[in-house]
Parts: sequence; structure tokens; C-alpha cells
Amino acid sequence: MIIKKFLGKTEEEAVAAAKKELGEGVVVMNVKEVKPRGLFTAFKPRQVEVTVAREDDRESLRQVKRETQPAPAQIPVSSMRQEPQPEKAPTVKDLQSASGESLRSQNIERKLDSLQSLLETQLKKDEELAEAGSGAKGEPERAEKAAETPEQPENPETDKFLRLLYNTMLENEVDEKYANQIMEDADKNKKPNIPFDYILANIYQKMVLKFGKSEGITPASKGPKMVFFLGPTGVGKTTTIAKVASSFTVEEKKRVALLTTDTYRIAAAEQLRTYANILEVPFRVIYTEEELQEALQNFKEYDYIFVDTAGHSHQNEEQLGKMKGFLDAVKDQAECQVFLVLSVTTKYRDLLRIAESYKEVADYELIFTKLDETATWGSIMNLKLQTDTTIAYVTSGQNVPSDIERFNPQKTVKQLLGGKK
Ligand SMILES: Nc1nc2c(ncn2[C@@H]2O[C@H](COP(=O)(O)OP(=O)(O)OP(=O)(O)O)[C@@H](O)[C@H]2O)c(=O)[nH]1
Ligand SMILES: [Mg+2]
Repeated sequence: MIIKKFLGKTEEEAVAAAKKELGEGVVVMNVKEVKPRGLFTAFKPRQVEVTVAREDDRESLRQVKRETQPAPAQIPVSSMRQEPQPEKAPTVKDLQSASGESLRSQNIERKLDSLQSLLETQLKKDEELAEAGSGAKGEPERAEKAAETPEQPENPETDKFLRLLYNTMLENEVDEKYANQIMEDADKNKKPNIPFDYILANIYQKMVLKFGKSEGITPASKGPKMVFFLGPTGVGKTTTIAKVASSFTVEEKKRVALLTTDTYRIAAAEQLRTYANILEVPFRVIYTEEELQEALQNFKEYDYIFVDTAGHSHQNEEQLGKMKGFLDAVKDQAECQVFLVLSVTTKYRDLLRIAESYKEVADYELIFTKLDETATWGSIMNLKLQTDTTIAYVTSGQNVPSDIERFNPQKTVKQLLGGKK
């Protein structure tokens, strides 16, 4: 797929420029107003930037090929990457007519933006039906209706739309295995002439559901909650603790203490000590399990005790063992929560290995950092589906405390399907 940005005084002008360069088959992915830069900006006109996508010629070729073949019952997902058949060479005209008017005018991002209200309306309707006592009957009735519907010819535009979503997911590095599963699912529910909005809403809804919910850091029912942050070197554990500690002390007025078991680097302890000084909360460096138990006693009136740990390779079994020792030393004396901090910039295969190794240490939830450093968030979805672990927070910048938020599946799924970040 080719993705490119074009500027114009209006959206139409920018789209016309895109079509001139890339042909009629472009799909608008995003439209945004760009503020003028530099001196005397008040006198400069605003511009509109459109991001457009176009399947590359190989892809278009396959599409034309498929559309000229007798209509199959469904597009098998495995055929999305099928090599073109040699017998029929399409002309430029064929390629242009293959990208139909309705798809061309689709704006996936706008659709994704209005999706929320569409889903809410659907949900409300379902609830009303359930309340009226007809909820239970609804499904079979709908199924019967669908069964009565006579076979209609396939709509190639729908296939094209699905393919665009599929390619967007792959470009966002969603594992092919999961992208295929999602598409197979969508393919099963495909009906002739079904509007794109419904297809998109269906895929979106299913993907969001796969992520599940997280409560984030929750208060202990009794005594302080001990919260451990584990993970490889340099992923942002200490910075994340500073962000979380700041929001709990400043915004929620909770009593927070900070501990670090990172005694490998002097600078590491100093980094957290600095944050503790700024926030005016107590801080301790912990060398042994006994010291950790002692700190728990010292801060038993507190709401939260955040524990920073040394970053190390997941292959370092000795250090993983030491970490487990610390956790085991307090797990019967305090309510604990463990977070594995991972950077979304790490290669997916490595993320999997890291996630696997830390399973030996504790049951954990995930925090993904550095979302600002990459546009491809597929690993978040892959890891979730592969390990079935809750994702609690994401961070997207170095600013303390602002660059952290509770994980928002809707936002992530929108991005994976081609919406804005
Ligand atoms: N771009 C970006 N940088 C981040 C983010 N979170 C942390 N960082 C930066 O990543 C670097 C490492 O952060 P630390 O918090 O020291 O990481 P750590 O996991 O504690 O590192 P070790 O203690 O050495 O294992 C710092 O420069 C942080 O400012 C983020 O969300 N985005
Ligand atoms: Mg650190």
C-alpha cells in the first residue's frame, strides 16, 4: 500500500492533487487542518492536509483479477496475498474502474470517529429490547430473517474495504495470524450490500472486546497496596513510577512511599530519590528482603508503596530469582500488584520471550511505554492475544506526570484500523 500526504486550500483541492499523482483509486485515510508556521502566521491562510492510501499496483492487479473471476462465495483470507494469475493482464482503465466510487469516498478515520456513537445507539437499542422482554427472541428472529434472504451477488467493494483494513493492520504490525482471525470472522458475518459502517463497527467491536478491561492500580482493602514495577533495562520503569506516584499524591492526595531495590547503579537510586524529594514523599533503598519487610512495617499507614526494581535481561535467571524473593517476602503481609513494564519499540519476538520469563516471577499486568516513539502498535494486540495478560497503562512521552494514561482499547483499536493516534 502507498500512503502519502497532500496539502491544499480545501479538502477537495488536496484530494484532487492526490488523485492527480496517485490515480483515481486513492482512499482518504485522514483529513486535518494545518496551522501555518513561521513569522506572520496570522496573515497566512490555513491549509488542509489529507493522508491518502492506495493499494500498490500488485495489489490492484490481484484485485482486478479476482473481480473478473466468477464470484466466489466468500473471499478466503488466505487468498488476500495470492499471487496474480498469469492469463489476464489488466489495463490502466481496468485498474481505475476496479476502485469503485463508494470506496474511494470512504474516510476510515471519520468512520472510526463516529463509530462510538453508532455502537452506543446499537447498545441502547439492545438494552431497550431486553427490557421490553423481547431481547431473548431477537436473535432467533434475526437469524430466521437472514436465512430467508435470497442469495445476492457479492459486492467487490466490501472485499476491497476488508482488504484495506487487513493491510492497515499488517502495516501496524498486527501479527498475520491475528489479522487473519479477525478477517475470517468478518468474512463469516459478511452479507451482500452491508454498509461499510457495519462491517467496521463489527470488526472494531470484536477487537475491543479481545482486550478486556483493566482497573489499573487499585487501593488495598486493608493496609498499604504494594506495587512492584518490573521489566528490562531502560524501558521506563522509574519514570513510570514517578508519573503514577505524582498523580496519586498530587491529584488524589494519597499517602505514597517510594522504594527501590535497584542497587546495581548509584544513579538509579538517585533518579527515584529526586522524584521523591520533589513530591515530598519518603524514599528508601532496599538491599535485602528483611529491609523490604521493615519498610512495609514503617509505611503501614500509607496508601501505596511503589517499588522500583533493577532492569535486567530476562535471560538473567539469578536476578529474576532475586526479584521473586522480594515479592515472596511480602506477599503474605500486604496486598500486592505487579506490573511488567515493556517498551512498544521492542521487537515482538523479544517481547514474547520477556513476557514468558517474567511469568516465572509473578502474575502481572502490563504497562506499555514509548508509544510516542513508534507508529506501529500491533505488538500491543499481539502480546495481549498471545499471553492473555491485562494491559493497565500506556505511556507516551518523557514528561512527568502527564505522559501516562490508563490503557484505552478503543483508542488502540482505532489506531490499528487506520484511525488517528
Ligand atoms: N519517548 C519516551 N521515553 C520514555 C518514556 N518513558 C520513559 N522514557 C525515557 O526512557 C529513558 C529510560 O527511562 P527510565 O525510567 O530510566 O527506565 P528504567 O526502566 O527505569 O531503566 P533502568 O532502571 O535502567 O532499567 C529515559 O530517558 C526516560 O525519559 C515514554 O513513554 N516515551
Ligand atoms: Mg530505573
